[in-house]
Amino acid sequence: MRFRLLVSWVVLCVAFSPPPARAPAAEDGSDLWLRYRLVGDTARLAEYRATITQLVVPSDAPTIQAARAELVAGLRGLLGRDIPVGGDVTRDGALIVGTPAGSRLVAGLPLGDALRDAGPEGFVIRDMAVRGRRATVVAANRDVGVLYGAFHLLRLLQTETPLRGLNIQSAPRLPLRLLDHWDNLDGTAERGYAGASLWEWARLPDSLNPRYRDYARANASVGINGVVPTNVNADPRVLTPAYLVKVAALANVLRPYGITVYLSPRFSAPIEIGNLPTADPLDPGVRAWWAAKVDEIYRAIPDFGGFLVKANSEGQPGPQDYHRTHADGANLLADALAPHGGIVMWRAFVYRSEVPTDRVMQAADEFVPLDGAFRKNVLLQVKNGPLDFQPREPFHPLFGAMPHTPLMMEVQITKEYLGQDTHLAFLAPVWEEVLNADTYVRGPGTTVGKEIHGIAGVANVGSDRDWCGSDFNQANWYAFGRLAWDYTLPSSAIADEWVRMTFSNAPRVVDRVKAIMLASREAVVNYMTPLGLAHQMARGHHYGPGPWVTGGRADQTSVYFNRADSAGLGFDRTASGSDAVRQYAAPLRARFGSRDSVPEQLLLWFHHVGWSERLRSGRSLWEALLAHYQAGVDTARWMRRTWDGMADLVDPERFRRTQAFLHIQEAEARWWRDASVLYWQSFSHLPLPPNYETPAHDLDWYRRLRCPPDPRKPRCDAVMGAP
Ligand code: BDP
Repeated sequence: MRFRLLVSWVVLCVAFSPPPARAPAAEDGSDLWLRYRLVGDTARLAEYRATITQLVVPSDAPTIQAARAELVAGLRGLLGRDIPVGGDVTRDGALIVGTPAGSRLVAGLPLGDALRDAGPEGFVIRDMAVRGRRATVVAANRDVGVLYGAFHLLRLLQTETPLRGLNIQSAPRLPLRLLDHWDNLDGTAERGYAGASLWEWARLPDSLNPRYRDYARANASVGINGVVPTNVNADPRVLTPAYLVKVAALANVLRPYGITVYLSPRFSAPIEIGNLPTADPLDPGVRAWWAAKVDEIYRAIPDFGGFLVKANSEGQPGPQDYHRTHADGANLLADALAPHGGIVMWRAFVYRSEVPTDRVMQAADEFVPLDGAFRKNVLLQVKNGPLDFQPREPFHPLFGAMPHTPLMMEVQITKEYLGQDTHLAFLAPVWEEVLNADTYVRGPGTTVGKEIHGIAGVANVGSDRDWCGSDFNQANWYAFGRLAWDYTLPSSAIADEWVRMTFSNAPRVVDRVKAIMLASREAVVNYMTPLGLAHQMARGHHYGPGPWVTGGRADQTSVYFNRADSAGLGFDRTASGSDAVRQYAAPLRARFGSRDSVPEQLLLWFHHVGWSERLRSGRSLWEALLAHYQAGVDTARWMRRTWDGMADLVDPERFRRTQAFLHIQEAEARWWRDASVLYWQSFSHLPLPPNYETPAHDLDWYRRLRCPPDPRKPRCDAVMGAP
């Protein structure tokens, strides 16, 4: 009896006790990094409340209104009180926001060179005296700069940065910062792992989902200034009048946030929707059709940005269907767009199985001879690496190789090859590595970042409540924008900001979550494709391991890229092999081409190495391989354990979601390790060391796994039961 009383007492206590004081409230992730929760540090909160007491926004332009709305909402949340808007600067604490053209008050401020140097999109933030009162000023030359400055100021508050003495001038290093959606008109998203497409084509233009505006806010908060809403594997219908009104409605929502809309046309559209007999770029009828089509687009969307084109790639139509060059194709569209100020982003992602050359060399071989042949308003859009968004690749040899053609870099924010929605992989280090890579084309220090005019990220945004399929995938959207604005930002600084804005400023959270994020990419490289291996994912969906994939189109198979045989592993791209090294500048050609100097992390990308050969580290290839796979598993396990220990630091909903995904990641890291190691062992015939974690199954078991045909997320659920 006494025992039962005790039990009921305990049950009552548990049922009615308030949640632990420190456990934050549940969150569904829909606010992204724009959560605007009350500043946690009380001293900092008091400082902010004293520093910002009034908001002075002397213009009604739509973009300035967007900035004002964001500041009002953001300050209300962060400071826990409403900040009055308007009025004269009569007391300390005015936050003055505007451009010299839109505000006499701002025009009269002594901002000098700082504002001029901020350029068309940059901004200045200053702690300064205005009319004898202490004020904070967010000023820019154009309204969009004010909006970016407003978001920057909010970021300072979100990250609990002191405002006293602020003197910031910031301007984007790259003029073009785009998200490319691979979304189809039927509502699916190619390589999308965050639900359906964000765009509700059937309901547009009459119904505008409120999420479009939140999407625009999120983009503007990191300075993304362009959007291609539809897939590069294009549907010509997006150019028809019925769709152009829908695109125009979207453009209207995005415009106040400084976002320009572009479209991805299908090269054969003149045939499919224009009823012409040909799409030959030199045919006068075709040229007239595009000119008229572009005029029509600009009538619907006066600030339309231009076209993104995938042509003669993976089955898409293009100029080569008519024995014309890529330049002929790009120039056709460029000529139609030029009178309106539009641009063409022509993709360099081309390879053909009929061409015997190494797949990773084909784009440079195809495009370098065309340098100088493109119109001025054409940019060549080049993937970060020469293969296809792998966990690690060397930088694409086209960077720096076409001095007369402006290049853009394309990266993939959606993690097609890095565990899609479930695996935690922070991608800033992938992009940082490429942007900082030295091309040597004009001597040392010619980094990829300096060689590009813009950057496009394949979006990871969909209809899921958390937008990106997982809480941590949001960090990649954020990081993309931040690096697009300033490609010199280190990954660790970006992670720091994001964690503070998305989770908490508490050091126990910031330090651990950052550590997980910064370790994650190398973990994925290690358990999926260590030492320069690439494209070892299963066929089609690219989710799990498939180093044995063969058959069909050779240059899309794993065996094409791993070249495993009884002698060793890796693709010989030296002069004795495919000679892909010849596409890099001389110092790199030598560095990559020699076993003595190739970075170990790219070893098997450039060299075929004997299983027992000694690497510079002193280990044999076999030993090094095993160690890398194990390190990947160990890191995934450490990430999961670290997170497990954070239950009282993160709100329960996001804690559990992430915890579940980290369990999946750890199990699948073992799946990757075991399947890969067993497959390599079938060539090397070398033993696993006695202390190595024994694979749960034999090779055949892994080879026989079949993923259910789920177009959204093919998964091998059987594996989850594996120890
Ligand atoms: C590959 C994707 C494929 C895309 C292609 C591209 O697997 O879905 O269509 O790239 O970039 O990564 O065009």
